[in-house]
Amino acid sequence: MTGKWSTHNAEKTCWNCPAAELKGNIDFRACGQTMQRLKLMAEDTEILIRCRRRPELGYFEPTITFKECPEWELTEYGYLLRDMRVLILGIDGYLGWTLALKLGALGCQVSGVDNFLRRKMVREKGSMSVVPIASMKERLKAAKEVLGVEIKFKKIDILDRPKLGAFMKEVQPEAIVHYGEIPSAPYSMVDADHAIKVQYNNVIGTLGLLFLMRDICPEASLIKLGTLGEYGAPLTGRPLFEGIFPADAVLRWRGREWSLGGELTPRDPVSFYHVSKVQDTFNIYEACKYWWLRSYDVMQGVIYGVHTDEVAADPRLRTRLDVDEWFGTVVNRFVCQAILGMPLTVYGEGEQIRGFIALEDAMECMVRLISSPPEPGQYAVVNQVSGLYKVIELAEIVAEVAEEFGYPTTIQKLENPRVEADLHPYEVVSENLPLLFGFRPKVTPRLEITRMFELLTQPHIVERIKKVAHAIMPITWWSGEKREPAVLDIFKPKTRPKGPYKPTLHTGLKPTIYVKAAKRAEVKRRREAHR
Ligand code: USQ
Repeated sequence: MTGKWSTHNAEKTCWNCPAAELKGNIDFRACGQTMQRLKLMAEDTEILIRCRRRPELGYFEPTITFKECPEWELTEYGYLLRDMRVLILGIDGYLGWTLALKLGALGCQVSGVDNFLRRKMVREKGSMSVVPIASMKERLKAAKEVLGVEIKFKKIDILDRPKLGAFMKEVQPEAIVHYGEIPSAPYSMVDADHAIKVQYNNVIGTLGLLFLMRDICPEASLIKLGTLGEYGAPLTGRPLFEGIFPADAVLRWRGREWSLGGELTPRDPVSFYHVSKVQDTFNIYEACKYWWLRSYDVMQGVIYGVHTDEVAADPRLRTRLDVDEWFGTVVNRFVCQAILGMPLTVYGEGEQIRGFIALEDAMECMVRLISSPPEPGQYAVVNQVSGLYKVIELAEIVAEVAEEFGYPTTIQKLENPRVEADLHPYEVVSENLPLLFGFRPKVTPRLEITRMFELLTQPHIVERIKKVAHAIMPITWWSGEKREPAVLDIFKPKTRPKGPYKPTLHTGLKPTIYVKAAKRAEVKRRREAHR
């Protein structure tokens, strides 16, 4: 760290830079060399590059570091390519819009596409975003007026490859963030039509994108949103590594032993939606292998919250927040349930452990990944979480904060409409973001839940929450049934014993540095607020 700014990517070189045209006297994409051999060849000056941004340099060895290159500027998230061209697929969504504003505020040239499918699917449920959101036209206008950010937008369905390809040629992205997928497990379990729609949209959309990247912008990095749910929750409690086994992992069988290092780890998805993400993983992995594309596959935990500085800058810049049974994630749902005076809907025992991350932290991770691209051919995975929690623990935090806001809250255990373990061990490795990208969480669940109550208890939003109350109770069962689950128990928070399992999160850092970073940030923020 230099001062308060992170320099995690200072030593990366032209190898990682999307402006580098790796030409020289060898078509490295077709030569089947390992990256290590290529680098050795580069040291023997056999591989040369040309910089699209600095053509005056002619051909040179790809050894200039980000720190040395005037095109890379130091920001609080590391070195960032000046005016970096970032294309966001799914820019109208919860994450896409939030990231667009953040990147724009950092000086990136942001472009985006969306077909407004999410708005339509939430309407199909008879629901709407409880935080009012503006039309895309108004959003773009407000981004310019309030933040001085100009975003190039086109309405495109990513399944329409000719249109998407034409737009990619026009904007020449240096990084592509792929949020253009249907993100809901329950939606994919409604019936055959919904399952097929999810898998078609997600898998075929991503596969088509990979071909377009090969042909149009092979040097751009693909930051693809996967999901921690790809791994499932193995009952043996074995650790969930970051997509690929570490070098010292071994398979032992009948007295013999093999290294597993470098192989993809097992997947055990928990819905047809999660299966679509697994299929994406394989397709992207192969494309990196065949065509030397470069990608970070982001295994993101369950996201929650409403805040980043940019979306909070103006009501027209707010991002959506869904709480219906299909598209609402658990914490977002709990907060609105508390505001409605409805007991919080914990499925089964509520002992399901998941990785969670607040919106603001998730956006910071994405900026760090975009700013530090992989090498050509590199497929890497990051497990993106800032903490592991039981669903019941989060219900209790929501109930506690609700109480402070004057909403006394109870919890209900419902029959679980999903097929998932609701009492299990859980051990997650999330070392790449902290160790390689300098990420430290800044937001605790308590802080973000407090921010949610501050926003969502505004009278006009409470009215909207009331209007969507009918869409909150789950009726989509993994079995295919359609009915409300029976209530198994209703109780006051902290009056039921907890199950035996405690989650383990490996960050490669001491807990005092990682877990407490967010707590320290919260205390600092409170102190500043009192000044
Ligand atoms: N749950 C409840 N009560 C509710 C809603 C959910 O107990 O009212 C439980 C679920 O049974 C599940 C957990 O909370 O065990 C998380 O459910 P969720 O609906 O918040 O999230 P999930 O279906 O897992 O999917 C969400 C996003 C998805 C993303 C995933 C990350 O919708 O796009 O991929 O989180 S992860 O869970 O790590 O796979």
